[in-house]
Amino acid sequence: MTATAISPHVLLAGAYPEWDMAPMRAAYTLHHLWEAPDPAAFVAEHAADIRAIATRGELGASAELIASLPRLELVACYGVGTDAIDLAACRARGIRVTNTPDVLNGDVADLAVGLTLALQRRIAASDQFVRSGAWAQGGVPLATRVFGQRVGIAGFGRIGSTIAKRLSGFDVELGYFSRTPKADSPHRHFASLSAMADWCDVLIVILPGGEATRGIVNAEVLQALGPRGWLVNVSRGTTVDEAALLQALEARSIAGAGLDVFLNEPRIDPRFAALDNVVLTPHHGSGTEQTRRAMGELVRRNLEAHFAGQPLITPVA
Ligand code: 8YV
Repeated sequence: MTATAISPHVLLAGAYPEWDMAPMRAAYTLHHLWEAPDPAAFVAEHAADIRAIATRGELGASAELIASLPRLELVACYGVGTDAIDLAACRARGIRVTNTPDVLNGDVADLAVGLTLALQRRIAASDQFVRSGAWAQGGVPLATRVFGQRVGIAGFGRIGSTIAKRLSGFDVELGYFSRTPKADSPHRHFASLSAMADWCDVLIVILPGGEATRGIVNAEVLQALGPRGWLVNVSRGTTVDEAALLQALEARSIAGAGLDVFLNEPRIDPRFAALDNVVLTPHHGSGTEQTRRAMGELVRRNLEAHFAGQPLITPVA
């Protein structure tokens, strides 16, 4: 099928991999927002035609963008997190929203475990040590034992419980922080994040982003984690008070951090790069080919269902 004059017009907020772009081009008239030198003028020029936005987790869809599209019916997100989409603005106009849950649980959980191991076993630093030839001059500093520790997971939804499942093989003691205890979980529940930070050796954050969790990992939580405690964040940069985190890392009032998410991605605070007690990855929790293919497919199936007048596959409530 090729895009014809009557194929629905879709505003694409950012690029998708080519394996998604080809079928998207075949089914829709696409408008590439990220390539427009003047995005507002570009949107105004096509506003009368655009019926859907296809976006990505970190790009979302602002209230301003939504307001400028009078015929908008659907926002389809490539990603599970919808914190960058103005859901209230969508609700107010009956605009439907979809995301890509579940298909990425395993990958994000794997990265959370990988960051924990890399951080405590100093894998990235050791790689650098071997490559640089420093090995010939002496030994590398000793690392921290992973098994036998207490790991606290902040956020115990689909990804949080997958992280717990993965870590169960590592002989660690697990706890989790969530509003309500999960009846089917054998792990220790904490209703206070500070109390869990005080209890655990490693605090893994996988809370949803948005106003309700902004800066929830604050100076008090970091202080409770303490100089022998480690932070791993695979959620959103917004869940951590980044100024407090940088201060704690520089002062070594926490042991270190494994971070996949930051404020102001991709232009993150340069102070992170100067630290030797961090492992940094570029918001890549879902970044495997298999999962990204599944996410793209889910975006397309939702668009297809919407334009065929069928129930959405993964609607956001
Ligand atoms: C992606 C994400 O990194 O699922 C999410 O919420 O943040 C991610 O999986 C992003 O949407 C890909 O651009």
